[in-house]
Parts: sequence; structure tokens; C-alpha cells
Amino acid sequence: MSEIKMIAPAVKNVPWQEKPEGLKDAPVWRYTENPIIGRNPVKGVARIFNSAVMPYGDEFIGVFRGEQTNGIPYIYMGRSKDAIQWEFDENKIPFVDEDGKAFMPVYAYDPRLVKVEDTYYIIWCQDFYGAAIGMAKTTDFKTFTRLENPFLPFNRNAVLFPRKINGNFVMLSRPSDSGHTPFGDIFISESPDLVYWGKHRHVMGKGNEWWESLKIGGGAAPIETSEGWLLFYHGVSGTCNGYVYSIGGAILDLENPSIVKYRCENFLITPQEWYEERGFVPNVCFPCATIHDPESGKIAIYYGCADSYVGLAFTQFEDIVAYIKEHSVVTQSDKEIGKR
Ligand code: BMA
Repeated sequence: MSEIKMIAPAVKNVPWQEKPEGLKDAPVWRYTENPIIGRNPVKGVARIFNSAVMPYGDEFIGVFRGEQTNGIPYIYMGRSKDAIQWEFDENKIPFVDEDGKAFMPVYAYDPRLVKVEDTYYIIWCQDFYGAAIGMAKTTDFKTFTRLENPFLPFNRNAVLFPRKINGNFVMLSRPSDSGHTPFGDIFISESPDLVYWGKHRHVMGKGNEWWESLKIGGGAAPIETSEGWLLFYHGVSGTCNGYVYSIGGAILDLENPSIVKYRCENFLITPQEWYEERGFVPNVCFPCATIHDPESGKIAIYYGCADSYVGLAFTQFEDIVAYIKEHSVVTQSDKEIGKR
């Protein structure tokens, strides 16, 4: 059997805790000190959740969804030496447009942070005559230049791939409505320049299992592996008491990522701890980032908990790939190129 490889820059200090003995068969386990970010984390911000982090030099940097005390979400920068204890800027990220004029979205939430070549991209959800995707770039985390809105409303959960594929930038997104969207499939689009987007393809729809039977959406930026793109995403189920958000895993084809090679029928994490079940919106586990290292195979998953906190969970690269493959069920629409 050939060895499976993760293709990513080395990260020596991935936050980590060994798997507890009692969880032998679980592919993913939670940090025992969760949540890592509590309530009222910075002046004017009631809760931080659904946030994205990544290595930066020998330390870590992140973009955080801060729910202001006035109820309006915005994105705040944070820095950390160990990716567990975070210090946040009190000021919102000061975006400028390409002419250098200040740009302040009406609201901004669920940011992702992805490095492609030498540039860091922040992708989030904002108002553009309804919920849509906002995007900005930075090289120094001091100047943040807002880019063209990639997609028409309504859309959420846009996640950029960490490298170009066949010469183009590639982004997942989840077309939606202007409300709480009781439907939703993951699509993929390409762009040569981050201005014009096209070659839209369907990636995957809701699943057959209860935990992803209503809608799904992209989560952390896909991790490149010799088996394909490892994607942690969210799956949603509707109950008589509201939506339940769980974390799922899939592997997309390397050169043609609209093709789903493997899709795990089991959730990897579903709400069960107090900080996932109890909060501003109960029963939400919402992955937005990973920190991962090809040498040790350590993967730390950052996920929003109950729209109130940030949680951390861990998995081992080879084990999670094996688990997803072992429990894979792919439908015809998963396997298709996704163009009708
Ligand atoms: C979704 C998004 C997420 C949120 C989730 C649960 O529609 O708005 O930010 O975590 O709902 O409230």
C-alpha cells in the first residue's frame, strides 16, 4: 500500500493533545480545556466563534468573528504564540478598497483565512443587497485591501483553496437565501484573477444521514494530500427545535475537485459538550480552519461552538483519511463533474 502524504508547509508547534484512551475508535477528539475563547473576549465584543487561524512565522494569526454587544458581527484580528491563548485587537479590521479608501462592511461574519502563494486572503459573509461573499487580501496583516465581491447574492461559506489548480484560483461556496436557508449544496468556481469567476460546478449536496440531511457548507480550507483535497465541512439537520450543525469529512479529487472521491457517512463531531449544546444558538459545531503539519500528521480543527465560543479538536492525518475512506458513501451527484 502506498504511503499517503499531506502536501503542506511544516508546522512544528501544532496545538495538540493525545487521544484519550477511552476514545480508541473515535477519529476526532476534543481539547479537554475547550472552549479556548470564552465570552466577552474583548471590549465591545460579546462572543467570538466561527473563526479562522493559521501559522504566521513561528506564531499564529487569526481572523475572528466577533459578535459586538450591539448584535452586529464583524471581523477582528488576533495573535497567539501557541494557537490556544489569543490576544485580540480592539479595533475592527480596517479594510480599504483598491483606491485606498476606507471600506467598512455593514456586517461581516464567518471569516476564513487562506494563504495562496505569498498573499493571505480573508473571505467572509457580508451584506451586498443581501447575504453574499466578501473578500480581501493582505501580505502584512496591516493593510487589508478589499477585492471585488466574487459572487452574486445570496451566498455564504466561501472557502478558497490554498493553491491554484490548473492555473486558476478555486473557491467553494454555498448559494443560499437571505434568511436561515433551509437548503444548500456546495459548489465550486474558478478565477484567473480573483475578479472574474466562472466554470461553476456542483460539488456535493445534502447527505442521506440525519446529520447532513438539510444542508451542507464548506468549512476549513481544504488540505492537499496525495489522496485528494481533505475537506472538513458542516452538515445540518433540522429538528423541531431548530438546526443542528455537525462536522463532516470528505476527500475531493486533486485536479478536478468538483468530484467527490470519498465522503464519510458518519459525522466526525456532533454537538454533545455543554459549550456546543448551550449558547446563543444551541447545537452548533461549525469548522472554519485547521492547523496541520505534514511531518507529524497532526491536524488541529478550529470550530465555532453554539455561536458563542471557539473549540479545538484534534485528529491524526493518516487515521482520518483511512476513516473517511472506510466509511465512504458517494452518490452519483458526488461523483459527477457537476455540470449540467
Ligand atoms: C448559519 C451562519 C453561522 C451560524 C449558524 C448557526 O446560517 O449564520 O454563522 O453559526 O447559522 O446559527
